[in-house]
Amino acid sequence: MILIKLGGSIITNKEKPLSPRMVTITRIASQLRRIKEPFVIVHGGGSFGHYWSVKYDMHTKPAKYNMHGVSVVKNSMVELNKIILDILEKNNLNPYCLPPTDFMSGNKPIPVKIKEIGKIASSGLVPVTFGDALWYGNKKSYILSGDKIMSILAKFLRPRLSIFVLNVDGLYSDLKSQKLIRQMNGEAFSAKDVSMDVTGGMSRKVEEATAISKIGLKVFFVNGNHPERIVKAVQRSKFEGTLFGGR
Ligand code: IP8
Repeated sequence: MILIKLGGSIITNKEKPLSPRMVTITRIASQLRRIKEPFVIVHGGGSFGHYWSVKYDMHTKPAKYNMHGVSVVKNSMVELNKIILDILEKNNLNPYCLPPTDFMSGNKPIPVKIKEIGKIASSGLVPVTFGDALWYGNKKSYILSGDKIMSILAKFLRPRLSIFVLNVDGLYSDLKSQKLIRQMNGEAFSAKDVSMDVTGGMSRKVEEATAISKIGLKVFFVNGNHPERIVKAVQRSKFEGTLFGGR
């Protein structure tokens, strides 16, 4: 089983509110069709969910946020999710939409529901979930990032490989020279991120990737503008990106 996170910066144009990158999503979908083992897709918010989360000052910490904001953020994620589902379906994948409310209660995962996601993936469907605005309880809500969902799913499903699809080649040791780190082996990394968003941008990804690799699972960061690299990593033929936890 493979877990794949399509980052908000690759599936949307982050410079422009509410703008999906249709051609890029289609190119990724047509490559994903070549994967011959069960996989699960998680996607981020990009210029949909993040745009509205900033407007309504919503964050990952449970708090009493503006209820209209919760509604607007969630609706925008449903809209982006529908775009992704339609493209996956047109590319002959069998997407099966699972909003995080299907496997989360407040901010706690529901293990039996998550294990079911593995069974759904093994049956020929492609479960698709996404970062979202979630009800927490007691008039509180929070933003659950797709990156966090990756580590939650990894813990229960123990995927062979967890892939974060980005708009850059991987993790750079230094942003100026764009020197790519090909292998991360548990060393501390301080991401001085240029493009922070409400869920923490690249530093959140590194944090969740590190958490996944610490439980003995492989994680790979790859550039979605070269979607064939996703397939090569799945086929173990070449890892063109950043690999966490052993080659
Ligand atoms: O883009 C957050 O998901 P992410 C989605 O994976 C929202 O951080 C609702 C902002």
